[in-house]
Amino acid sequence: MGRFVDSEPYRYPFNGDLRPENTALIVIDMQTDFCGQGGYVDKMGYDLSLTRAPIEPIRNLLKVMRDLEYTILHTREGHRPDLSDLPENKRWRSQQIGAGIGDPGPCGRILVRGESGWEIIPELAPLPGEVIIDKPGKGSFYATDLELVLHRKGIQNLILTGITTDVCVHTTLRDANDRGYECLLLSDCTGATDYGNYLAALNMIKMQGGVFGAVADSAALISAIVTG
Ligand code: C5J
Repeated sequence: MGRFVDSEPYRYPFNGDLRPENTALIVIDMQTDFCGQGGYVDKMGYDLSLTRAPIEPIRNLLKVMRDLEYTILHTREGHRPDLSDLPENKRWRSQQIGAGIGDPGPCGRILVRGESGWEIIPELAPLPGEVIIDKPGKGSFYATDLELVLHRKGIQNLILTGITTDVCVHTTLRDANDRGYECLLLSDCTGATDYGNYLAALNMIKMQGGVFGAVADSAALISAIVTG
C-alpha cells in the first residue's frame, strides 16, 4: 500500500508515506531578479524564457496543493540594504558580468531586500500564512530558520520547485538530502539560465539509485496526491 509518485529512478517517496501532514512544497526564488525583465538574470544577458518556463506549472501546482492543505514555503535570495551580509567575492563576481549585487538597476538595487526586483513575482505571490524564508546564499538552510520550521511542522518529504535548477534549487536539495529529507524535484516546475545545466542537474539527482532523491513532473505528483 502507500501513496507513490511515478518518478525516476524510484517511486517517490521511498516509503510511500506521502500526506499533507508530512510533506511540504518549497518554491525557490521565483523573484523578479531571476525571471523578470530588468532583473539580475536579465541584466546578466540570459534568456528569460528558460527561467520563466516554470511559472505556469508552479501556479497550477500551488492551486492543487493549497486546496489539499499541503504546507507551502517560499524562499527569496537577497541581502540587507547595508550589504553587511553580502560576501565580498559574491559582489565582485556579479560585477564582472555587469550585474553587481547591490548596484542600482531597472528593478531597484539588485538582490537587495525590499527592492522591487527582489519581490516574488505576482503570479506566484505567497498567501497569508505561508512561510517565506529569506536567505543570503544559494542554499535555503544556510543562515535561515528553514530546518526549525520544517521540524515544527513534522515535515519529512520536500517537493522542490523554483529557480535556478543548478544553483539555488540544487544547493537546497543537496542540503535537504543530507539532513534526511526525502526530496522530489519537479522537472517542469524548475528552470536554469543554461538548458544544458538544467538537464545535467536533473540527471545528477537520479544517478546512483537516486543519490539526492527523485525527479518527476507535476502531472505525476498531482495524479498521486489527487487520486492516489
Ligand atoms: C542564482 C538562484 N542563480 N536563485 N540564484 O544566483 O539560483
